[in-house]
Amino acid sequence: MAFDLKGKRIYVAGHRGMVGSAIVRRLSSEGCRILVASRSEVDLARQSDVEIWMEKNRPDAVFLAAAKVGGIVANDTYPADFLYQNTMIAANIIHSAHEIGVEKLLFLGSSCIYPKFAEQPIREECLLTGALEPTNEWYAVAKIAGVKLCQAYRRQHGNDFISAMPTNLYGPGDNFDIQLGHVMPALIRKAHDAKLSGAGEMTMWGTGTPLREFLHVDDCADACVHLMKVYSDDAPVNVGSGTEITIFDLTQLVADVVGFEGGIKPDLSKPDGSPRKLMSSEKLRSLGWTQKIALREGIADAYKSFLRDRRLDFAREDAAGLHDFRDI
Ligand code: GFB
Repeated sequence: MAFDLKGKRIYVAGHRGMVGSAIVRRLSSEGCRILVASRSEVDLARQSDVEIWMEKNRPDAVFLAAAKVGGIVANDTYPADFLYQNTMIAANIIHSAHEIGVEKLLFLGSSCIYPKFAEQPIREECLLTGALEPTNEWYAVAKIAGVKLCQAYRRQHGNDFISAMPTNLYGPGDNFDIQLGHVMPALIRKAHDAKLSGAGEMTMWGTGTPLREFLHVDDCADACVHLMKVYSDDAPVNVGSGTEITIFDLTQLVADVVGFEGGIKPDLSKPDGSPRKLMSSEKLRSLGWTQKIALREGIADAYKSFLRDRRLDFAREDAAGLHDFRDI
């Protein structure tokens, strides 16, 4: 039976992140009351903070989009942060949701929960059938714990907790930090900077041969809301676009959208990570969902949001007297 969001109190955990903010945008047309908690109000890694907030606000449903995320180098450099924070956030929110009788919860995982050499396209049944990709196994273990918590509370207590596994996401609100961000925002920023400085080339990490699947975050948010309404089972559901691209071709595409006409220089000191990570989203499609945003159009939208955020940053810095000219 469909879960109706209308009139419900819906908590979006992680509302300031790229995925959480997209879910908030998407929910605005659902006639529900959206609940959010600021970081100063609730540290989601602290059990007592979460318990007190949940008890006081008593949401009917929860989108668990809060997480510490980052690109391949961030994952590899801060294993303790990625494992500890993501495990605590998942355990605290899922347990509290059970305690206060939340009707439905959707946990967001990641495609990196699947084995490094999983058969492609990767089906949901592949979970825990092989070793993980070492660069992000810490994050993956925490996300697997989240999936298992949803399954365990469903099995032991009958809670309607489900989980969705998005592929590599991008879009407005992404982290455009070159060192810590994922490939898409990093390439957008590098192409933009290279265009502005008139550089002859931009850097691409690794060999450029790995294949990745990308989905715009607004499509992901739409899929999550759809699953919240129609899905109720213990198996996770993959959320992907079904198409993949090599990192080299992606770099060229980003350069083209941004308008950088120079060359691409591989930095072989950086890891490639998984050779391929295409998920099967057959199950999601059989539940009646399809994506709307094509890759090129999505990259243009992400670039637009990057420029908008930069203008805001520069306006703030201008106001503080830090710039003599605008260079974005
Ligand atoms: O997006 P990304 O950092 O993470 O990197 P993963 C994807 C691929 O892009 C890797 C290459 O092969 C990188 O070497 N790449 C090329 C770059 N240039 C760049 C660049 O400038 N920046 C970055 N970051 N990469 C992530 C996990 O794995 O997948 C997360 O780290 C999460 O935990 C996410 O699970 C879905 O796709 O390899």
